[in-house]
Amino acid sequence: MQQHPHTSRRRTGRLAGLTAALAAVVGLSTLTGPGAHAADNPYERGPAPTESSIEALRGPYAVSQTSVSRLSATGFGGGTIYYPTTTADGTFGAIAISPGFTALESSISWLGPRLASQGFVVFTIDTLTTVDQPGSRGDQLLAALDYLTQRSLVRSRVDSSRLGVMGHSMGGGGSLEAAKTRPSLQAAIPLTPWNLDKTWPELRTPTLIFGADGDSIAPVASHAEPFYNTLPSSLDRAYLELNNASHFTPNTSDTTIAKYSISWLKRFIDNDTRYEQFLCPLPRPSLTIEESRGNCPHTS
Ligand code: 9J3
Ligand code: ZN
Repeated sequence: MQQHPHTSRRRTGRLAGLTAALAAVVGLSTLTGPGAHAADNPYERGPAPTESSIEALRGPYAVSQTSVSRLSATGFGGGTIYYPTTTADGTFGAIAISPGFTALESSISWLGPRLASQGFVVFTIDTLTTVDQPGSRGDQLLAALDYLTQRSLVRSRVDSSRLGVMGHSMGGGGSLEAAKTRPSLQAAIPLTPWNLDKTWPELRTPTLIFGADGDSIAPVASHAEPFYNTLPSSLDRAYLELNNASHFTPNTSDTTIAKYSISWLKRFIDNDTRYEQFLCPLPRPSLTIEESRGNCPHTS
């Protein structure tokens, strides 16, 4: 797909000068418009979002991919890096995503192009063994991010200060572990997470947890809900319980997971407040959302 041209970030030179002059003349430091917005936030990427743009199967960026062999990886099992093809938009924030117990990268691979096409570098990984526990999966997510920013072919495209983690089930439990270990992470999104550790007061990373109402493997009452409830109340945090969903709902393309994940990653990895409208007020219960919890408005 062709990338949508930026109306804002390239409006430089004479037009930007004119805009600034106009702002000065009318005395409006808050004059908004495409140029003013981007200047306020150097991490903003892509056009202004709409409900349909965050629900789409693909976002505005054309996506390329490169595989990382298991043998070339240290501390994780290799994987696939999905990234915006363009080099005209500067660096991008990045995320690593872990599969769950007994599962392969293929079980979460739909998220690669779906999220990368919105303007992120996305590393879907295999774990060292398919039976690794959440603590190990957390370490592996961090090893994958280190590989991505330090050694990968696309390292120059990644902003190493704007990183996040996601994962399914024990990989979701691993994303909590990774955020606990590395508080500099900017976003965590556990998907129907599983962990024996039920308490996460140590986290400082904005965290969006997805539960599934019909999950009998990681029941929300003993996994996703206590994980959410024990995050600091001062943290930017949210809990979305998918309606009519199972433990394995995150393993196939899902628009509810995609739209709120994109919004959370944009809001907290890119500091892009254009996406706040999709997160606050919290989505109301619907055919797709059983229940939602969270702090609004966000504080970071
Ligand atoms: O990654 C997962 O699907 C965790 C759920 C599980 O099978 O736990 C049993 C030990
Ligand atoms: Zn704990």
